[in-house]
Order: sequence, then structure tokens, then C-alpha cells
Amino acid sequence: ATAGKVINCKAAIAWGPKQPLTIEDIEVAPPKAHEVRVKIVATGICRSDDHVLSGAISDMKFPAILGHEGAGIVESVGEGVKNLKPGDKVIPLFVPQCGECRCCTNSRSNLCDKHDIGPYIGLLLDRTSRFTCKGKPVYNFLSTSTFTEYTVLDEICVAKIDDNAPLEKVCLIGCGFSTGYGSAVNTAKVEPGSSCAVFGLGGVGLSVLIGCKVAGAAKIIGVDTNPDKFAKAKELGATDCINPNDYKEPIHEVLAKMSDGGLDYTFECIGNTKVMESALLATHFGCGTSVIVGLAPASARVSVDPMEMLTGRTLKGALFGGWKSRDDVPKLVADFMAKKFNLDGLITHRSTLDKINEGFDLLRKGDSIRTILQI
Ligand code: COD
Ligand code: ZN
Repeated sequence: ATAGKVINCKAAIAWGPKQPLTIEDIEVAPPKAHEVRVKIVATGICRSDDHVLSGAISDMKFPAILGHEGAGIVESVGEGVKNLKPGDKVIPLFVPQCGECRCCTNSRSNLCDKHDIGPYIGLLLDRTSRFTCKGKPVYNFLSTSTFTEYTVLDEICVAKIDDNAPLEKVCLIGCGFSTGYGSAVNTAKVEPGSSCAVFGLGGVGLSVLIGCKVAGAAKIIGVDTNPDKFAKAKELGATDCINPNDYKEPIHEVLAKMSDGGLDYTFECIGNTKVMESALLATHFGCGTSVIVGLAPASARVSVDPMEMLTGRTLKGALFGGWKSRDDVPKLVADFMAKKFNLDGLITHRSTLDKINEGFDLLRKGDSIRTILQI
């Protein structure tokens, strides 16, 4: 009944950095060719949404609808959309998969030339927006915009998932869970019996830990300056947890002693370049791999003695856990349905769109892992 018509609904609008979001009446235009209009059912609040509000992302355009970790149901599709239909359950993708560009056609990459991960454009692929509020256009965020009852997505930014998937859980597969889990199983390719250390035990670090465990790692050491994070990390599979502040010697030396001279795999899930350096040094000199997962400030630099690499270490990184989004998100949902991993440990709070600012406060205070908003 709504297909082809403008939908009037509620959305949380970001007006600028350091300002609370406000719930507004917005208009969502119908999808154009190769676009899909989706009713959002649930969305997580991720650190990157807060980066926009803190002002850390300087080229962001306002007003905007943030949110990129959602799940919903297709309301209508534009001309030429073949693989999606009204009623399909979907996850919006902040890394598109056009299937045609250099990255998409290379099995070693999961990025896509059509991405809007920065410098930010804040519009759909045709360089317009389907949102208006008070007569003015509203920008998109990360090709997704999930803090709204309805959003419009380019079809290359949509994954169709299992009809029975619980949207209020699998929304985490849209960002945080997949980023961490894939860093372990795809980017590092953690092997059975190996030793791992995860620096930073927030939602992303805990998801890395789940990946290490699923991959069969024998030793998984959690590293965090906040010991309150240790109980949950142990629940999810950490065999040991250590606080760098409890030791006089550098933490990489402590970790080397705990792992026969160095770890097979380490993961930086904080975004701190000093920690990236110690995570690299904590790996074994001849066969260790360190993965950068955290996003560091734009001007920050990692310092590496080339000898650290020459002896055989590997330093790598990936966005969205290396997953090719449209191909792999449905498989991740299938793995979740088959109980290969559990998402409950990551969900600490549930709330509603009108309480979104409280959700951000919980994240800023470090009190939540993930807050999921029911839309
Ligand atoms: N040593 C050890 N632990 C530390 C230190 C330190 N020096 N500093 C902070 N920590 C701990 C904190 O106590 C906290 O427990 C943890 O590190 C960080 O957790 P959170 O909850 O702040 O963060 P997450 O897990 O939600 O996400 C952090 C990332 C930095 C991984 C995330 O923001 C990010 O940058 N993601 C990667 C970029 C990306 O993929 N972006 C695309 C869209 S999101
Ligand atoms: Zn995110």
C-alpha cells in the first residue's frame, strides 16, 4: 500500500557534532532504479556513529541520519531490482559489493569502489538523498542510515538473509560482530591449537575472541586496562586476561613469556598506535601475525623497526573483518542460525529509538557493549 508513495515516519536526526540527536518527522521518498526501501526493525549503536557526534570525522555533512548496524524488512523495490522483494529480511551493508570493480573481482579484497567510508559523500550512488526533514534534504551515513523507521539503500548495499533470523540479534552482523569475528577467521586465519592475544575487550575485541575460539585457538589472552572487562571475556572464551598496568615490564614481554617466545596472532581493537606497536612486538618473531582492527586518529602513525618484519612477522588489517559483504553476510546469518556462535554476550542493553541519546551515553561511559534499539 505504501509502494511508490512518500512515507512519513520518525527518525533520529544528527544536526551537528556535540549536539544531541532529536526525533523528528521525516519524509522518505520511494526507491529509484536499483534502490530498495527498507523498514528498519532493530539497530545497534556503534563507536563509529559516536565518532561523528564527537567531531572526530571532520568532513561529515549535516543534518544526517546515522546508524549502520541494522536489520529490517524490504518495503518496496525500485526498477531493475531482481534479487530482493517486499517482505525479504535484510541487513544493510556499509561496505557495498558491486561485483565489478577491482576489489570486488579480487578474492583477496572485500572493499568496493562504490563505498562511502570516507571522504564522506553522504548520499546514495546517484548523489541524491531520499530523506527530507522540515523541507530540507537529510544526508545518509556509510551508505546505510539505520536510526530511522524507513531508509533507502542502493541494492549493492543490501544482503538478503534467512526469513527466520531474529532481526533484534543479527543486526550486530551488520558491523561490530562481523568486524571482530572476521578479523580472526578471515584476516588472521587463526588455526587450531594456536596462541592469540586480543588488545581491547569492547564489542569488537570480544567478537575477535569469539572468532579465535571458533577457529580452535588453544590460548586466547585478553588484554585491557579496565579489569571490569575480564569476566565477560572469560565467559566468551579468553583463557587468560591481563592488565598492562599491573606490570613494570612492557606488555609484549609479558605476553612473550606466556606464549613460548611470542604469540601466533594478535589483534589491536582499540585504535591506539602505541598499542598497535606492542601488539606487533607481542607476536613471534618468525611466524607471528598482527591484525589492526581499531581505527586510529587520522594523523597518527605506527613506528616499526624493519627488523621486526624482516625476521618473518606479518602486519595486516581489514575493514568489516574481510567479509565480502553481499556474499558473506547471509552465510554469517546462517552460521548464527546453526548456532556456530552466539550474539547474546555482546548485547548488554535494549532500548527504543526515542531513548537513543541514553544509548550513546552508555557507550561513552563504557557501561555498554552493545545497545540495540527496537525501531
Ligand atoms: N590498553 C589496553 N586496553 C585499552 C587501552 C590500552 N591502552 N585503551 C583502551 N583500552 C580498552 C578499553 O578499556 C575498552 O575496553 C577497549 O579498549 C575498547 O573498547 P570500546 O568499547 O571502546 O570499543 P569497541 O570494541 O566498540 O570498538 C573499538 C574499535 C576501535 C575497534 C572501533 O571503534 C573501530 O575503530 N572499528 C574499526 C574500524 C571499522 O571497521 N570501521 C567501520 C565501521 S564501524
Ligand atoms: Zn560500526
